[in-house]
Amino acid sequence: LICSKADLAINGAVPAFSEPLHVGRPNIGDRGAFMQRVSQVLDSQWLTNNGPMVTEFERCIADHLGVKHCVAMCNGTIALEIAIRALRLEGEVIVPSWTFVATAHALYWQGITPIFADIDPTTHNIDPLAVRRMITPRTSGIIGVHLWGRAAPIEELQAIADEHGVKLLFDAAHAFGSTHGGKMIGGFGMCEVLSFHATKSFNTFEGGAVVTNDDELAETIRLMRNFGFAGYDNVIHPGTNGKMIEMCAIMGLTNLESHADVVACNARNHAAYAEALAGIPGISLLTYGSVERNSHHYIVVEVDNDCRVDRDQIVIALHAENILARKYFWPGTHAMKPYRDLFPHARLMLPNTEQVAKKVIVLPNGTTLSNSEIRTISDVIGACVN
Ligand code: T4K
Repeated sequence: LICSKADLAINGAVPAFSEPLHVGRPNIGDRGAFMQRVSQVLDSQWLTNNGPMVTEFERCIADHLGVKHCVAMCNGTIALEIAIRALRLEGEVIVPSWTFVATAHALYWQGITPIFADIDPTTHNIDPLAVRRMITPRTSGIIGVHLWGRAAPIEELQAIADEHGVKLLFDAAHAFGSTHGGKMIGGFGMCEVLSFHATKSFNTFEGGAVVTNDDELAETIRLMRNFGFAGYDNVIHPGTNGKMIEMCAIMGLTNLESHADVVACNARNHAAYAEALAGIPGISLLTYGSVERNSHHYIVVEVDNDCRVDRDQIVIALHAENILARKYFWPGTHAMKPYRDLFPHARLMLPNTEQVAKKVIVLPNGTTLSNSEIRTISDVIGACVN
């Protein structure tokens, strides 16, 4: 039992967990069903290059999200890069700094300058007013990120994009299965980009996709994903290799069958955290409300300014207990080396991002986490703070 500071591993006690407890533990669906599909793939001797499993996976995802097209990819970052290129973005593109580094990297990697806009400190999503301030004649697009699976301010961003004639797409890496206005994330903007990385609520080992209702854009993205091939020996577009392999598609098909159970389990875990963390002074848990769907995959805690200990001390204490909590997305993309050097003054323009970056801790979640583990994790935080 962890009741006081003396019970903490940082003070010499035995760690609460003998094995590490990870934030990004993959959810793995029905093993039997997966293994059966593995045999099918091996027997078919068709392993990649738009095989039948990838085709089926794309159809299932498009149906699930209610979009016309899903183009599956080897990962979310390549999917972002291809979407950005297919939309012919150039010059400057406005993005939040408060996101995984891939959002900005996908631009910078292609010679486009990511312009960082500040966030709303309550939702952690990009602030449309900040976006307006960042528009210049060089702006060609805006990438909204649905952080923690909560929809970015879609209508406000669309209005800005329309007003200025720039393109809007979404990084929906966190938002598989989320809704906005009751509509599944996937059909907003010109396209949306998903990640099916192992650490996401829904995974294909590694993987990603661009989803869109735009026929022409989908066709271009399909070509770009496979070197620009339109049939044997017929290259009609510049392209790269962004293909998803059959093994990844069958992981996706299998995991799709249990995703609703995963979400229900995550929601129960989130509620258990809310109960166990309630009353710990200076600690607040981000909530997702009951109106929109959210995978409840991210257990995001904020250590308030008036808390007796700071965020980093709590993370050190958690790690000492073998609870490998994360400071996602510390220190903010703008403050990471490649971008710090590029924009030395960005810190001054992103006060909310700077504030949030100092407060956030992401805690373990997933189907293998038990209620008693949630209580122990919360007790460790309580003992640190009290
Ligand atoms: N946009 C956004 C908003 C994103 O969050 C991401 C990815 C992307 C774009 C790009 O999509 P991808 O190209 O990745 O498809 C992890 C993931 O690698 C990354 O996919 C994810 N976001 C990001 C939020 O988290 P790291 O550097 O934190 O990963 P790592 O190796 O530290 O693992 C995280 C935790 O998960 C660790 O505690 C270990 C645990 N883990 C990890 C793996 C891979 C497991 O328990 N099992 C595993 O198989 O980036």
